[in-house]
Amino acid sequence: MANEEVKLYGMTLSPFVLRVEWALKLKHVEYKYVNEDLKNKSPQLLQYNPVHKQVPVLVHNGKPICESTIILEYIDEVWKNSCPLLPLDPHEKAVARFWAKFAEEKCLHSSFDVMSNAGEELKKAVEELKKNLKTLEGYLEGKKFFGGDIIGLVDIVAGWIPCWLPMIEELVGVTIVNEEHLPLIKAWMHDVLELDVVKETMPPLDKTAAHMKAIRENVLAAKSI
Ligand SMILES: N[C@@H](CCC(=O)N[C@@H](CS)C(=O)NCC(=O)O)C(=O)O
Repeated sequence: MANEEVKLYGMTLSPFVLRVEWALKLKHVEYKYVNEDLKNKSPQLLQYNPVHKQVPVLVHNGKPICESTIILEYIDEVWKNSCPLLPLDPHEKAVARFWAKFAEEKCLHSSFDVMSNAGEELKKAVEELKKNLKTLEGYLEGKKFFGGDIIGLVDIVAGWIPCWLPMIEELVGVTIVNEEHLPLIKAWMHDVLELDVVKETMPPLDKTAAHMKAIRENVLAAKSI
């Protein structure tokens, strides 16, 4: 499309921002990345996302769109011609949306519980996350990616699993994904990490691990007050 202006307000270590970058790159959309300091948010970010005041925000020809999963669907609708993120068939599309929501609300949220607990509570959170990943794994059966032969909405929404989960495992000292219990998820994680779009955008591992360690320490400290 001619005369497009696409800006992404983001932060390098955010898995939610990374999703949007993957979608834009898969669709070959040129965009300007505006890095936000989340401790000192810009007036533009507060203006564009006054409700949550969070990144990512996509600004397309001056109009803001907030919430990463909504942004992904917006990108898919506007830049229809290459690399569809959702199937065309209405039922398959509804099913993909269902699993994207499951990956977000069940798997990602239980990974936050793993990050923010210790002792018995950590054990429970790990079991809950394993159970949710096992359920998600059912949607991978017979496919390389959740989207089929190429990545789609569910792969992108669940993209924190290959990129962030190994760091969470190391941080809390527990293995969550292994070949015995989650063989399809394990193989999928490997395949996602091999994608060019993922390699190109992967944030520095040492900074990400330090960021996650700081988040965990803050949450645990706040709980013990
Ligand atoms: N549900 C939101 C989550 C976005 C989010 O949590 N962004 C974080 C960065 S990872 C943020 O902007 N945090 C700043 C804040 O909450 O003040 C989405 O999917 O876009």
